[in-house]
Amino acid sequence: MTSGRRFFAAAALVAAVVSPGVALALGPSLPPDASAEGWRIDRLFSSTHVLVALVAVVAFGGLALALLRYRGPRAASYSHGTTGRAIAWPLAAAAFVLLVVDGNLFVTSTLDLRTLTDVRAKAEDPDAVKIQLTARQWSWEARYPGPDDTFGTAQDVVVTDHLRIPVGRPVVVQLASVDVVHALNLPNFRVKLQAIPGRIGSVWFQAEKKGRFEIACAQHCGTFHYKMRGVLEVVDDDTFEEWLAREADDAVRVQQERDRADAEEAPPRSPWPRWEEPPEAGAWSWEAGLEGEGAPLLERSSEDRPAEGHRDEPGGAR
Ligand SMILES: [Cu+2]
Repeated sequence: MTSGRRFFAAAALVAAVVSPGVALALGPSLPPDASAEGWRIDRLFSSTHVLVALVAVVAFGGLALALLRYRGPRAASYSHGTTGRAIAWPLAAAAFVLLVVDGNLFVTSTLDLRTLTDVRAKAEDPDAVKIQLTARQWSWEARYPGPDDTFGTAQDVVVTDHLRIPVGRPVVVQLASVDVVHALNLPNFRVKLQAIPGRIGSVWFQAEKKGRFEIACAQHCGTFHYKMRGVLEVVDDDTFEEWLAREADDAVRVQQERDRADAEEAPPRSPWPRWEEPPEAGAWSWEAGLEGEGAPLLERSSEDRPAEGHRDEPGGAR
């Protein structure tokens, strides 16, 4: 056996045994799953891993076997691929990859997607926490409805880059971008969804473990893409409700203070009645005093309006 053949045989053996072994031992390189449905994604990764490792063992094992068996003067017999056997083997290998490896991916993911994309049913769950999430260069802004459970009121709670959710309750996220394409990535919850300007995306997940987890942007979105990170804090239900109520109270108070400041900043109301022509032509004065500040402006009835035409005759009609 020449040194070249020996090298290739060793390389094939390593590829056949060592690399699938290492890959299977390490498993998918994802952070620990903290969600209720993340196991579906992990199952897809693991089963694909095992099947692809099996293909690698067969392919590289066959290569190593051929190199070892036909070493020395014994020449390997070969055909031009025209015999039935020569056609059947590649067809069987292709069918295995297509039906078993790809088929498993297709069937499992199609069934899983029914659960993972059933956002509407989850949103109808009275326990669901709804969040409107806005991605922008380079932060995450989350809006929760307050205790009134209605978006767009003074009770809305808005936070940036630090979200809180309760453990054990479904969370339904609607996602939008106000500038470029971003992607919400919650690695511990196996959630990844693109935020596309002009569209609203939706996704749901449920935390099963308490703790602080990473929010990342999975789409290169500009200079400070790498800084577009946030914290997703999973807390128990009571802590979440207390936090939400406190934040909603703060939001209402801030809104009231803003309204008051706006009112104070507004120009003082004029004590004058609105501009009106004299009630009769040539009148020097008429009954209508200045009103106190804040009092309603003096309204004059249409009968009090001056006769038509006096403005057309300046200086006349006295
Ligand atoms: Cu981004």
